[in-house]
Amino acid sequence: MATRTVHGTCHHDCPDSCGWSVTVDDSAGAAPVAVKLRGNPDHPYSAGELCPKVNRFLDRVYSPDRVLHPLRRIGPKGSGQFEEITWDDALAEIATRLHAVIDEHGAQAVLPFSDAGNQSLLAMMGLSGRFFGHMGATKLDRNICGPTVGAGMRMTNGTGRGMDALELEHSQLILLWGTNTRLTNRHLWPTIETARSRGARLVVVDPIRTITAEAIDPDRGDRFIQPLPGTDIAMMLAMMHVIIRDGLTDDAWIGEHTEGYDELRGAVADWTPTRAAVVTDVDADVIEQLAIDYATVRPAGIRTLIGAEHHENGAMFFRTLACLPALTGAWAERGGGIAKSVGSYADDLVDVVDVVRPDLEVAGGRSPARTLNMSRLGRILTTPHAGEPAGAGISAFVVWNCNPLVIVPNAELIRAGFERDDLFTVVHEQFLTDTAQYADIVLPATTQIESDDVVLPWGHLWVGWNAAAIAPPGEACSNTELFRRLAAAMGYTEPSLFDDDATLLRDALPGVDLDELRRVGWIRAPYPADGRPFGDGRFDTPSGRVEFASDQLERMGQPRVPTFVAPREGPAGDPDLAARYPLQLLTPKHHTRFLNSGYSQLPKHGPAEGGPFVELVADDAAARGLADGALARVWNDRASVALPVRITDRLRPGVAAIPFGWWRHQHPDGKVANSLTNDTLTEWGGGVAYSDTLVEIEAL
Ligand SMILES: Nc1nc2c(c(=O)[nH]1)N[C@H]1C(S)=C(S)[C@@H](COP(=O)(O)OP(=O)(O)OC[C@H]3O[C@@H](n4cnc5c(=O)[nH]c(N)nc54)[C@H](O)[C@@H]3O)O[C@H]1N2
Ligand SMILES: Nc1nc2c(c(=O)[nH]1)N[C@H]1C(S)=C(S)[C@@H](COP(=O)(O)OP(=O)(O)OC[C@H]3O[C@@H](n4cnc5c(=O)[nH]c(N)nc54)[C@H](O)[C@@H]3O)O[C@H]1N2
Ligand code: SF4
Ligand SMILES: [Mo]
Repeated sequence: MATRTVHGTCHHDCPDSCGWSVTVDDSAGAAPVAVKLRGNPDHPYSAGELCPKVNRFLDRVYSPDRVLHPLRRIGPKGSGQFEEITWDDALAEIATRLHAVIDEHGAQAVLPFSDAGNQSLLAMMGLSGRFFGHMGATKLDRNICGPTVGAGMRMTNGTGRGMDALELEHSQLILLWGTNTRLTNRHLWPTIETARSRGARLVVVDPIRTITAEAIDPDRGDRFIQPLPGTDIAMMLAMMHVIIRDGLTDDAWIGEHTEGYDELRGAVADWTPTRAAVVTDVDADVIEQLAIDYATVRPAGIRTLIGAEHHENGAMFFRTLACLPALTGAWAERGGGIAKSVGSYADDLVDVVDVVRPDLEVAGGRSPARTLNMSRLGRILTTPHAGEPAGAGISAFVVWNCNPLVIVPNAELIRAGFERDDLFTVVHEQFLTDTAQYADIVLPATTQIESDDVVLPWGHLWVGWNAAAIAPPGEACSNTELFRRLAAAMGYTEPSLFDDDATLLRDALPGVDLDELRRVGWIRAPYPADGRPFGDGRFDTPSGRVEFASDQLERMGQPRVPTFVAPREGPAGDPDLAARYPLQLLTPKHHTRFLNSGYSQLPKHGPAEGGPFVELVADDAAARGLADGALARVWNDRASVALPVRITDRLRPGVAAIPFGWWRHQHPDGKVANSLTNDTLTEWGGGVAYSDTLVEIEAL
């Protein structure tokens, strides 16, 4: 066997962006075949390890269920009945239908829909923006994962930037706050263990006793704190109350680098730990001790990712969290501060304008495009032309890099939209996902080992090269190739709609030596050499200081100072609703073999994880006559979902959980976790409140 090794980078929406090596068999005569895919031991972050999702990536590439040819729907929408057609026929039909929609309703009746199913630079930001910008289509606010974290932090620090998480190695207290590191960010765990071996203590704050919380060791002074979902802000306010009351602030740092300290002090004066205990249901002495530890065990590093943004007060969570290190002067110390996504450091290397070319909207000569929020998809697709939100009226829907029926909240409303006869739907996919099953035309997409690309990570600083290892199987094409073909089919002639991948990469990464990147496999995004993102004490707010009080927020109609507001869909926010639906429902990432919605369909992934279930504690189950394993109905005003019961001690009383990522055929009644979830937007930042969902459960 004549083999060679090709190096690449994982494209999944995962903080780890691991480096991998593909062994390709080039035996004469046959098309090259990938025979092995393993972690690249030289990769500076992932160091040779992948994960239970991607260890079997070649099962995905060579799955018999892959979509390899264009398909046209021949049965009712959602029936999954398709016939194979040629690319030419598919493109001709798409162009005819899109032109008809544009002629009748205007280009704004076309909604492009995508997320980070492949978060590589070309696959996620390549020609799609140019193509739909040129058309004048509605723009999509891709706010489902991450932007709310940044929008919250920016109100305090003027930037979403924070520490590189690898700096936690230097911390003596590590707070994992609303992140499930061992599941969702597993390659960071060795850094946490290194810090622990140097004496660091660990605190995990999560409404679920996750596998990360299981790692705490109370004998070493570690702690697991389990607040009611959506209430952490009250705990942070009480921490600040204690820190100020006990004189544990760094007054010199506050004096030099912050604004609004007196207002903050006023705002937290009433937030005693006893008051916060009522809101969070965490003992007052636990909150008190957390505050004292946070201010005195130094350096104190907070690690957070995405989980906590999925509440109505998600932006305020991060705005408030960002006040803590400023109060204690933690940013001055290496290993002190907050580590979140570091994607914006890699952005320094990227000229996104050149990738997306917003000027082409003007070149297209069409009316200015409007923007609609992806979390509102159900409402958008069920709204007539000129209705709310913002005159939705969508007649054509083009999806790539995303599986909205499984991942967007309020999914039954989306299904109702998908069933519309007058909606023309195109889905570019690797598999016949729940979403693809509703398409009029399905187009075959490549996997990561089938095209060159560059991965801009958000969990570490190593920008990765991805080399194609094999040719696309069947008639699959990459996302950029899709948009070149669509542009030609539409009759567009603007030359930059047809830029090839090499040109796109060169223009997008003006400061990067691409030959060097290709040769080495990675380059590190610029980051302060002393490890301290705000070591100089300068911040990007209007005042140049940390803003404990914010004029910007006031102008946006939000409280100037950190404030706890209970989510409206919650026990405190709407007691009447909570009387009907007394359980708070979380729908988190749960399975080691799943990555969002992308793996449950594979035979070594879904079946190995068992199946979906609803978890609750024994008392809540007993009160409803629910036995472990029995089928139950979980419902609210949005939907009713049948699931087997799993009695657990990982949750608190009053909280239930359903793992997200399973498809409809894996659920007993074809409804999924997101059929139940809330599509209310966050107070600011455009995120969505999946985790402010109330339900009731009864035996079936
Ligand atoms: N209830 C609940 N819902 C959630 C979440 C939650 O915690 N709970 N998490 C939310 C979060 S944080 C996120 S990021 C989203 C993720 O939701 P999605 O973005 O939908 O994520 P994936 O399931 O990873 O990927 C979607 C699809 O992209 C396809 N794909 C992969 N590579 C390519 C490619 O190169 N080209 C094309 N055309 N397609 C490709 C895959 O086959 C897959 O079906 O889910 C959100 N939804
Ligand atoms: N195995 C696996 N890994 C993944 C993914 C996957 O699907 N599977 N998805 C990837 C993606 S797209 C992303 S964005 C990242 C996300 O990475 P994380 O942000 O770490 O993951 P989540 O599960 O979304 O949320 C983390 C935790 O937030 C908790 N949480 C919810 N509400 C609250 C609250 O009010 N307060 C506090 N303190 N905690 C709360 C949840 O219980 C959960 O345990 O993971 C990535 N990695
Ligand atoms: S999914 Fe995440 S952990 Fe797994 S290989 Fe990809 S980047 Fe690494
Ligand atoms: Mo995400």
